[in-house]
Amino acid sequence: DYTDPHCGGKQVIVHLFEWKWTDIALECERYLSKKGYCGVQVSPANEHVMVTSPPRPWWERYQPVSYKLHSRSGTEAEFTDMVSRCKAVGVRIYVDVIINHMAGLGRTGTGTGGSSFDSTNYNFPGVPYVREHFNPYCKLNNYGDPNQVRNCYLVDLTDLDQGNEYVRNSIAGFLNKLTDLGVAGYRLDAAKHMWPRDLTAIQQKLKDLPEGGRPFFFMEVIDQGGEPIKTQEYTPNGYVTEFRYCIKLREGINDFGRLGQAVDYGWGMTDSGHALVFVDNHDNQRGHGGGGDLLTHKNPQNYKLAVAFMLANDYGFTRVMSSFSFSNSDQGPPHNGDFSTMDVTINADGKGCGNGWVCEHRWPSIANMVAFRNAVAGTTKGNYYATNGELAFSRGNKGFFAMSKSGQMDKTLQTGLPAGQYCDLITDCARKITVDGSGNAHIVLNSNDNPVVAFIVGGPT
Ligand code: ARE
Ligand code: CA
Repeated sequence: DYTDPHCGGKQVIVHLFEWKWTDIALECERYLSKKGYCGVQVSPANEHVMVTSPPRPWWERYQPVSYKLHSRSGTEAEFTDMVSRCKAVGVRIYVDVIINHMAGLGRTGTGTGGSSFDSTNYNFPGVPYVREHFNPYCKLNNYGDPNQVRNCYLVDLTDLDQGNEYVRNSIAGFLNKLTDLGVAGYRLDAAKHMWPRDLTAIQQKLKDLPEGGRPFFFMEVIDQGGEPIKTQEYTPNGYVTEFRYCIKLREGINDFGRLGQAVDYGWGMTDSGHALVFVDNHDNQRGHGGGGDLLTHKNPQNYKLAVAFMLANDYGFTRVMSSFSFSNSDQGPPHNGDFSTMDVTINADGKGCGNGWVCEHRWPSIANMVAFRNAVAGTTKGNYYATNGELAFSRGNKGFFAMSKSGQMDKTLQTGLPAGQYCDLITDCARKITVDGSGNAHIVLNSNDNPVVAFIVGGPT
């Protein structure tokens, strides 16, 4: 079973896209542990190409050169330090691993860790891999053909043959090294481009975590309903990304009346126990990976509502995106003159970051919903109330959530909670809510900044 994230029952991970290992270690200690985040999806940790045209795009990290832990985010020593410091405060690291392919055809040179490589001749001495470890070249141009999707070259990336025993062992060796360092799980990049049976064979070669249990797996499989490859082919291997939820959430924020149907099993959506869910990811927020009409940090008001709803709802295992700001879709992370990644600075109020880092995971309507989701885990929705601009529901008898598109609400609603005084988690108690003897509460929202209210039994009072 590959579905346990190993974080003591916590429910939310954050993707700190392109952050340096030194900054992630600090963020675990000073913030994520205190807010109840389960863990961090980190950018690829292994050696990758350095693309010069366009200058050092974010996507160079998706072209591996070797499995040496030396990337744009830092050295092996820095990575190791991050993993153990985060783990020490109860925050786990999940590594984005690229095992479908190596660098793109035609690329040659030296990687971030100093290894030479020559994709034209299928030579990656840093692993080592040679020609026999790759599938013969064919172009992937028909997603309607599952054989092509698995065996041909995704955007000309040299496609490894995971049916080959040496390749399986090399990949397993890479993952086992990460496991030894204290990593709790993996995002499998381009999982759709690998056969489920090969992933199973690789998983069977993996060690248990040092503290016991199988590593957590979530696989990137883009299934928007229109192709033969379904997320369900991969659920025996762990969680699977559910991209349809991005679309449903965006539609639902336009009209809250539709959020009740945000989980659409008729459309083939993944069961809740295997769906890795998010409002946007590092690809679709910039038009890669299928793109689509989605909400991102560039539309902050609606974005806050979408992420807050996702965290309040009872579907899937949730991932919060934490971005850098960008104006073109190739642009890499904020960098210094030599292209080294800039430090993340934290704003004085703690609710955002500087140096070009957006830090959505610190926005109060997002960050403070983490405690809500953790507290109500295992319960279902009740007392559901929705108009096109207002929405509220309880989670079992443990918590109550409401949000308003305009930021304004003035309604008495049944909360399903025991009588008492409750604190709003979003505003750190600046708003208080009284539940009367029959479970009703007067819910008042009057702030565009915090268009959400959430409170829990046993929370701060
Ligand atoms: C770059 C250049 C290419 C060049 C290549 C090789 O852009 O022009 O040919 O390098 O030199 C990321 C970027 C790519 C980039 C790549 C390598 O997005 O632009 O290519 O890094 O540097 C499909 C896959 C899905 C994949 C998306 C992007 O199914 O797995 O494409 N997503 C992951 C990552 C990406 C990453 C890769 C995989 C590669 O999250 O960040 O690519 O490691 C439909 C289908 C989808 C398909 C989608 C887009 O929606 O259903 O399956 O997604 O179209 O084609
Ligand atoms: Ca493949």
